[in-house]
Amino acid sequence: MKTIDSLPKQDGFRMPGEFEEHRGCYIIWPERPDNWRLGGKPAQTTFVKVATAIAEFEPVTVAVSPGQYSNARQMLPDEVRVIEIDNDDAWVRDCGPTYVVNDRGEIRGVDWTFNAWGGLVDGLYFPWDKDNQVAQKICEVERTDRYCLDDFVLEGGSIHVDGEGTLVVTEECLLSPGRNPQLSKEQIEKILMEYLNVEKVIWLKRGIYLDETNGHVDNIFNFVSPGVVALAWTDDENDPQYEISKECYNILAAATDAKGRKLEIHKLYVPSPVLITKEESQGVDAVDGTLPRIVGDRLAASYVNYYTANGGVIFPLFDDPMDKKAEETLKVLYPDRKIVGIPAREIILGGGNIHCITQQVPK
Ligand code: KQY
Repeated sequence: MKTIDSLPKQDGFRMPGEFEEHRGCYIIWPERPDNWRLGGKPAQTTFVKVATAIAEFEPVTVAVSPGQYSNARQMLPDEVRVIEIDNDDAWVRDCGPTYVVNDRGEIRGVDWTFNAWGGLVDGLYFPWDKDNQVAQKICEVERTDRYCLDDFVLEGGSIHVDGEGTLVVTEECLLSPGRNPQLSKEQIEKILMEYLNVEKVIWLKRGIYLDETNGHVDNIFNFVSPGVVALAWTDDENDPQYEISKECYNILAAATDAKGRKLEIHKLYVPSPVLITKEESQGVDAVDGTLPRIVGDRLAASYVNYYTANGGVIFPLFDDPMDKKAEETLKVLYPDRKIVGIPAREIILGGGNIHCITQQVPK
């Protein structure tokens, strides 16, 4: 497995849209007790449901730490491959490789630097060295060469592309002081254009209210297909989410994509606020340096944080009346895919959702 010195754009590689065909999907097994309540047991049950649901559509690999191999192997169905990759937590969207493809069907990984969403400035745990090796290890398993950026911090959840030259990101995240403070917005844009092979970057201002990743785009926005997008939305003007979603809407409505198209924007309504209960808060170990889970805290719950699989869409359920509406909206947006909802409270309690715990490998 080679590390390549050139740039994906000059080599003719581009990041495909998630809606394009996949070779498979990776997930990392949750276990750290200062993020997942009760030593990760309830989250593990939910991750099994997500892995099983995706495995209906494409091959799934679950990466586990050595100490969890037997437990994960026993809990997961046979069709899910379980391999050992040591890790610091379970967010493969962010620490895994971003794959790029060329017209000959070859794929290569892009291995960004991972610093737990902000390093020593406002990162969510310390250390993160095992997570920072996950992308390279997945490239080894997949036998894919990789581009490696040792001095550029980025997470996969902070980028969405249409596969046709358009990238959407948030300023809140990409310009945050804990990532690449030495780079200007223009310099960041140039790096993204070269590594993802895009011509147009649409900058939203902020992500979902109180998102602990500094507003990852994947919790508020997704590409359904080129020119068609989903945006997390609320009509409640008293909810701080309203102003954020409205601002995103205005930016998207005024934008054109890399092909000069106006975007067709579909609203995906957020559930009513999801708050941490006393029992949930008490189940999480308090550790200095890890974001605490405090009773009453509002979680960044959004249906946009779904995974697009070959022939399926796996989306989070919050035991909320909006679950039904989200399913109906997704059915309209994806008439050719099966829409599968998974109760996801145990994932949002860890700070992200189904999209954040998955990483596709394109075909
Ligand atoms: O949302 C994500 N992409 C990751 C969330 C990380 C939360 C760590 N507690």
